[in-house]
Amino acid sequence: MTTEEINDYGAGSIKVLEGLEAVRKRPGMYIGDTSERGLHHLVYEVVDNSVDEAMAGFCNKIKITIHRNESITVQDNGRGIPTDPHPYNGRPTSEVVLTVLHAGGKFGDGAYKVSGGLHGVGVSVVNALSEWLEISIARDGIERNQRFEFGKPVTDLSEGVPAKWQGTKITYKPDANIFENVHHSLEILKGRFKELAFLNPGLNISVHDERTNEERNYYFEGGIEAFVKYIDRDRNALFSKPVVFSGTRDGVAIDVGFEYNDGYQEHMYTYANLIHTAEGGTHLIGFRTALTRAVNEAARSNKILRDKEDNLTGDDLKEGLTCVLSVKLSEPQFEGQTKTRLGNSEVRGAVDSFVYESVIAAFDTMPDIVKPIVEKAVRARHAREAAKKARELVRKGAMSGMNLPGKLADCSSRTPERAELYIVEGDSAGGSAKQGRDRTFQAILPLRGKILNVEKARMDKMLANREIQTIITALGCGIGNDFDAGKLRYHKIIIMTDADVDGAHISTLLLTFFYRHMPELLSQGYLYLAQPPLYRVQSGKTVNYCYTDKELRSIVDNAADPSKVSVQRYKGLGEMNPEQLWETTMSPANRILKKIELDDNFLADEYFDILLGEKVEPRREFIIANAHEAKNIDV
Ligand code: 28F
Repeated sequence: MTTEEINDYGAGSIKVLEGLEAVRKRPGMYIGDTSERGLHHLVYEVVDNSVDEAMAGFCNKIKITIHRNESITVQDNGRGIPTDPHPYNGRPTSEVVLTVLHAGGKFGDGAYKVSGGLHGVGVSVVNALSEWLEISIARDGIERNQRFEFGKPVTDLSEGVPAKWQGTKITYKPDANIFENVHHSLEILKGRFKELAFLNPGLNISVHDERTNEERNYYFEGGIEAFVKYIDRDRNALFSKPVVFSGTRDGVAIDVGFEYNDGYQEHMYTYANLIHTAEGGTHLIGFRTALTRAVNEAARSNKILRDKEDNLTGDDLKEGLTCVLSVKLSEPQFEGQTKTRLGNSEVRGAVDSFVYESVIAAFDTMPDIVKPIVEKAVRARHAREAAKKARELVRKGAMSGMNLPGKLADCSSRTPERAELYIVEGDSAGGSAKQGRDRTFQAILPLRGKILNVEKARMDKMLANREIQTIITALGCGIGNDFDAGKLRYHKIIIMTDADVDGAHISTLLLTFFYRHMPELLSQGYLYLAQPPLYRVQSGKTVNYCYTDKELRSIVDNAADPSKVSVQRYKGLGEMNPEQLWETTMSPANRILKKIELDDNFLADEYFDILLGEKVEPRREFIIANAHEAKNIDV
């Protein structure tokens, strides 16, 4: 930018230009990072503006299109961004919104923006990080357009023509020089749109992926009640329908839905201004306190809890609870490592008093639900006491050192950063792995018995399972509240199973166990799936291993004489001799490890729920689809 340009624009706009330059210079400061996450953040930023318009009551349709060139269109049927001259610099308000950093908050009326405390950086940031952006506004029967490049207007807002529609439409192309990769993931976007549709009953959000022609439409009249039912769709609820209530207390809008099911896990989804608060916060604390107090009171007045029995605790009430809690407030404070914990202290009391009163009222109108809740919580308390004893036994076992499980073939390295543990399905594969491994840093733990479905089992029962005990002892890091990553003996934990449906099932059970009881292994990136080859292909003296069907085809097709190629399909690890197993699956030089990463709680829970819920059919289909997916890994 030259001095002349600055002068041309006048003093007021110097700040404008600096603003968007700053965004291009340090995009991370505004959207977190320039990875896949940051790229999707742009979409959310634009969609959030439409959602705000919907929450203000003027829009009920949002349409998102992913184009083949990875540009994105978002269109809503709201009032259209105002286009009248803005007092800031006399330019159309829509242009100010797109070119002035934080124009949304600073220039609009403060109460307008409700969503996007985390996003909420304003659509000017999207503009700044786009090669080009085009906006169409159809307002008061007139449509106008304007185009921007790298955040700067390259046309004026057009004069306007009669409009056949109403609302705002923005199309932008993310700047490929800013983002590491400009490929949008429909899976990631769908998750967020579905969540937004649940949290905004009556809002229709559709997405069309022109790259694959896939279309999805999300619309839930029932809102949070539908959300709770959806989360529990494969579980058996103890109520005929979720308890739901909505209201405002001390300026905080509160929406809650919950029910109990016959499972043992808690499924808690909390939101502040539509942001998923994965780390919880003051709204969650307020909810738990209120629920605990209300249940204890109802339990005593209904004589379900006897006078000499202790009060139920918040932990006792977690088992089988499925809950969605959404709050909206004007100045949310987000704290914590991932800025997903609500910090506003005033929210705690507001949620507490509102939830307490509402739950007491719900118990009055639905007295039938009190007993099942209390009975379940009392059983949870007993199980928790039993689990504590079992955990102490496990801990004592681990403390006494030396007694590592007999089945473990440990490695000689005592450096966790270097040491690897292979958890192997079956004794015969375990035997090959023991012979084939590099014993200096690779330990082998063969599993034979049945692994418990921890999704369906209680902690005490789970800790009594031999295979689970063996794993806990081998890892050395304890479990649950006693978990200590510092004591972990291996920083690579590799699950190695056959590439078939049984293998996929076993690895899923193991992953679920780690996810539920040692989640740090996943967040730290210590957990991997081994990828054994599917085929051994020999032509003449050359041997190739193929990990995908595609690879197999290309090798066979490219062979000098395809008819002389011999293909062996591996049905299990056991069919490989120790040398082959080492060469294909264990040697750091050749092996493919799939790192298990969980960055989104919502999707993560979904994944395990599909796999381990009560209904068998969806699970079977998913495992098969998933086993297939594992074959199609990128090599
Ligand atoms: C594709 C993305 O951005 N939709 C939007 C509106 C409507 C209004 C508005 C937006 C005024 C000055 C803050 C209209 N009429 N979709 C969108 N629809 N912004 S963004 O106003 C913005 C405020 O700055 C709107 C009356 N009031 C508000």
